[in-house]
Amino acid sequence: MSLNAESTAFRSALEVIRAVEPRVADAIGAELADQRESLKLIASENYASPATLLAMGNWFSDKYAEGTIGRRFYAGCQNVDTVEALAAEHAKELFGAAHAYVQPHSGIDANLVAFWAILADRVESPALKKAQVRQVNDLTEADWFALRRELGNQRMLGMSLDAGGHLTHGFRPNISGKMFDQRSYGTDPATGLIDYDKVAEAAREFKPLILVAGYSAYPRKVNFRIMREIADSVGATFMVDMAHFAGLVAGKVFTGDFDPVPHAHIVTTTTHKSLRGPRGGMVLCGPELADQVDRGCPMVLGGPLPHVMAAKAVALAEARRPDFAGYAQRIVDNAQALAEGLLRRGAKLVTGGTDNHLVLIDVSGYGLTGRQAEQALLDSGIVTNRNAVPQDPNGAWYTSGIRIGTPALTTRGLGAGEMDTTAELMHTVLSQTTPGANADGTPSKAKYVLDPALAETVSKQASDLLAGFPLYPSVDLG
Ligand code: DSN
Repeated sequence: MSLNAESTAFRSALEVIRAVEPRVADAIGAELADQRESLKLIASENYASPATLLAMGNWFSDKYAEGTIGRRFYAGCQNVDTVEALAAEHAKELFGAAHAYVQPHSGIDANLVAFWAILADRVESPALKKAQVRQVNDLTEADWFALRRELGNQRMLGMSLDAGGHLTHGFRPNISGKMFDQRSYGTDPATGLIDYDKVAEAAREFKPLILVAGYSAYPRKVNFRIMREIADSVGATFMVDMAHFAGLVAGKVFTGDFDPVPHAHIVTTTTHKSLRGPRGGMVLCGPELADQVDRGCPMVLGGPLPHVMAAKAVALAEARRPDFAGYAQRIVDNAQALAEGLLRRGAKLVTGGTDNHLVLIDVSGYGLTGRQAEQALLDSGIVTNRNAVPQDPNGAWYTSGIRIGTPALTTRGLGAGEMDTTAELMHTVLSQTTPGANADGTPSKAKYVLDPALAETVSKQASDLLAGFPLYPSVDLG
């Protein structure tokens, strides 16, 4: 039997790896098998194409390339220049951005680059000008300490964690919470939606240097035109972290007021979520911030990963193809079908539905914590993650929510009918799970009781559902 190119490529790669450390080859094969078998509803995950995956396994991994295209601190970067320029060009065309910086290794890194660029533009550059020097190294000791105090005391207004904001938007477990004085805007307790008047009020009171929009667990669209007006009204820089919904922007599902690129001063993203590229980050901005953004490495980033930039170029080229828009629309259609299926069966959803790729189930409606629900679903072959809901009484560890998303299952080809079946499976598990107790009889927020036979039946149903939608059908590892 003659094998197709993708099967040959992955089989050969595993054979070469197996000759050195067979356990790594086995783990790679096992990961594909696990991903093929699981009903993956993690809102931030996806399945990159074989071309994207293969672009990462090569000699670019060996190359140091600190600096920017054509201005490197190492010799011999001509081929890295080629792939970095391709990735940046595709990103600019795809998103309609003036400048794209594709070196960040992750979303956190992309945000750090953006924060530094804003601080440098708004604080460092004026301070250097005032001191009449060109660079930080030329400052006197006293001016340097004065500058450090200024840089260390800046204000950021972002979405609160329990309303769906992200740790990197000024929260203490992340460096952003130590670099910035942070204040949060939440959501309206009655509707679960962002109340723009409240954001404007907080901005007027707090006078942030940076207004951040973007989320990892808010199931609705954000009006970036209004957010920009708020930022402008207080002289703030408007930053959008579109990591979760970049694929919906790329696929032109989010346009006009809901496309962040024309409205924000600076936009950050990951490349591996709804955008379906390799794990990594990216920054988009206008010409004003471009020079500062390009200083990302070595300012806050380690050496760029040229093999990942090559894969970003491949994935961004894929996202520019006409069929990506259909994929992006199906992500949202599927999320809405999933939400409707859950609502019809009695589930409680934050905001009562979704406009994007994710759904947040308030599992207190089933008498469970997020931790209990997450584990019970996992026992039943359904992979999700627990997440806080607004004003969550169970905090960020146990939580009261389960976040689910459709980018991965949509890539696999599942549609509205399968989303309804998925809703049925989830509802069956959640409604049949009860909270467990600790050894001393007190209620536990982690333990739960679920009939193993039911979990097995649901696992089998999930696997039957997936059987009709093979993952990487072109890849046969033998
Ligand atoms: N960890 C990502 C998510 O799951 O949303 C965000 O960083």
